Amino acid sequence: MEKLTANKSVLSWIEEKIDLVKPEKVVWIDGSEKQIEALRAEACSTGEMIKLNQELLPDCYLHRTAVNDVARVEARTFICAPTKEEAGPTNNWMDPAEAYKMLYDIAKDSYKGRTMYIIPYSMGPVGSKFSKIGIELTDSIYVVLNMCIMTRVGTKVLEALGDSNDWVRGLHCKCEINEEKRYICQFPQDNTIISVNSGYGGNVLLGKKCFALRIASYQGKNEGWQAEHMLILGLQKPNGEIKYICAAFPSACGKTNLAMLIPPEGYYKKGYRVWCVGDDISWIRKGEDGRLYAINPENGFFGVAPGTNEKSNPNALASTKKGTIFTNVALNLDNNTVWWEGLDKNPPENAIEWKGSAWNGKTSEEKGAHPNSRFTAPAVNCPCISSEFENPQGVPISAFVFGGRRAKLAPLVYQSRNWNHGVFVGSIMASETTAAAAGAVGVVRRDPMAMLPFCGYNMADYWQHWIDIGAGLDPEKAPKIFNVNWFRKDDEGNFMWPGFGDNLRVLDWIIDRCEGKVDAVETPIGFVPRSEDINLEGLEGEVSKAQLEEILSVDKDLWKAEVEGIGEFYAKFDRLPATLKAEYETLKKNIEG
Ligand code: GTP
Ligand code: SPV
Ligand code: MN
Repeated sequence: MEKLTANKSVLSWIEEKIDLVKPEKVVWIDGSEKQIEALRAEACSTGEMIKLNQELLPDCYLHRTAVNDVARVEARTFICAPTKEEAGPTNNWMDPAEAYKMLYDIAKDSYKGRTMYIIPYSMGPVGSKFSKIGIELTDSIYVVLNMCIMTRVGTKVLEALGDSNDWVRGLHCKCEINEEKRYICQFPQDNTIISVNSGYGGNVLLGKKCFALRIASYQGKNEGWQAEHMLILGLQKPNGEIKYICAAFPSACGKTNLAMLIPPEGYYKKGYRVWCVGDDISWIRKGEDGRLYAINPENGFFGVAPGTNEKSNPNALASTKKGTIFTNVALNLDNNTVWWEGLDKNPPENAIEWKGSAWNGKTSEEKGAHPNSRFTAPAVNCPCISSEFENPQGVPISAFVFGGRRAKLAPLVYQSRNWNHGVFVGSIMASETTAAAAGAVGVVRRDPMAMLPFCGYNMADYWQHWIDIGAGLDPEKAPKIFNVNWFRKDDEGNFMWPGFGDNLRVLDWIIDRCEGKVDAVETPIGFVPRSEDINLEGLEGEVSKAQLEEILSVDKDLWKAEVEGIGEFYAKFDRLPATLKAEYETLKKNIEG
């Protein structure tokens, strides 16, 4: 097949990899509809994908991964920087030379009898100053088709690259999907990613977490910008003005839901709207006017399926109605559509569960869909996609919001006292773990800025980078920094806040704070709303004023224990910025004093 570029750095790297993995055939992905359609047909002919009901779900397909390969594998994810110190205490580290040797041994000859697909892709609108280019080599059609939804792919990307050497190398080899030999390795100094023995989402769609967060966070530190695990939404107020918010929550903690929320009826009638710019990743840099601007480097949503329904997230559901790939959900044999837990109250009786066995949703104890089953949907499908989605300049950010799952501790919302205190608030984030990563679920762990599994270098240096970014901003123009918690539970284990669309009530307070329109109560941890400033109209019978006061409260005893936990976590960092140490001492004094 004709090569799609004459770029020497691209061609020589691909030649080397062809020599290593020995494909039977090489296919360049040009991004054309015709090629995509042919690949879908081929994947269906081998059983790799299942074509769904084309009347109800046009251009939609189902894929099942191996049962041992259903989530990111953090324990097998490595930052291969020259020294362990550069990777820092929160990352797994491997010496680059040793890692290359080990990976090449695994990858050697692994494409024998298979096809190598060469995917040129752009993270960010092609040609935007924010954007970066990558090339992924893969032996999986599923990866190709997902990348064609999640990123901008094809000839136009290579045209934008020209003869530049500034692109991220990505090699993916499915091998035998052997979990003992599964490795996801980032080489930040070499702009290189190698992923072997997986076929699942974040492990293999190399543009996403591997590039747009791990490699890009390192690039951002060197080049003066930020790559964050943040959604971007535009909140439109009744006067038509739109304010943009970036929010970082750990995996499966509500980014996609918040990014697409539909305001509660009363708000909707007044003219409130939410516009989605991105649901997972933000690239952020200072604009000419001195404010911070963000783009979403992705082109689609790789969203959690379970719990997505007409009530919780109608925009996400609508996004999955065409051109979508479903992974590890149940197949309804009656009408050849898909089903997952929480879609509706009517599970199919005649179905196949995510592992591929016959399944009766009415009688079975087993789940039909894996808890981390996903949809890969084009962003353009989203009914509330922002008109700024393709804007190469990005959108100006008014607020950064951090948050996680904390059953008891964190109040519904609080605001930091200033930028550096906000960086501290992000750095002490903790959340109960979810099914998005392999391992135990529901255990509280520290997850600074929701970047624990995604920061491509020493987390302490990443915090310093946040502090430096703030120091370069006029405080008047800097985004204000908040923390939210939608997940407070009562003693019976019920959520105390309705969440989802009702989170708009909190976003509204956040924007009012940014505009200096509302007072707040100063507490030892920061500014908390006066209970009368969170509008409960329409929540009568659901959230009482007393309940709201409870979820806004700061329990000093719980925070005392938290301060200890933070101290233990911080002790891991030799390079902890002095600013954060000082913020920690202040919190300690505020809580204990
Ligand atoms: P990743 O794609 O893994 O980064 O996840 P995400 O942060 O985009 O999470 P997502 O929006 O997909 O939500 C994950 C789970 O959290 C779903 O099961 C939702 O039902 C649940 N969830 C989201 N928002 C809320 C909320 O406000 N309250 C409650 N109780 N649950 C929520
Ligand atoms: C996450 O886990 O944060 C995701 C899904 O967004 S994955 O692409 O698998 O990382
Ligand atoms: Mn994510």
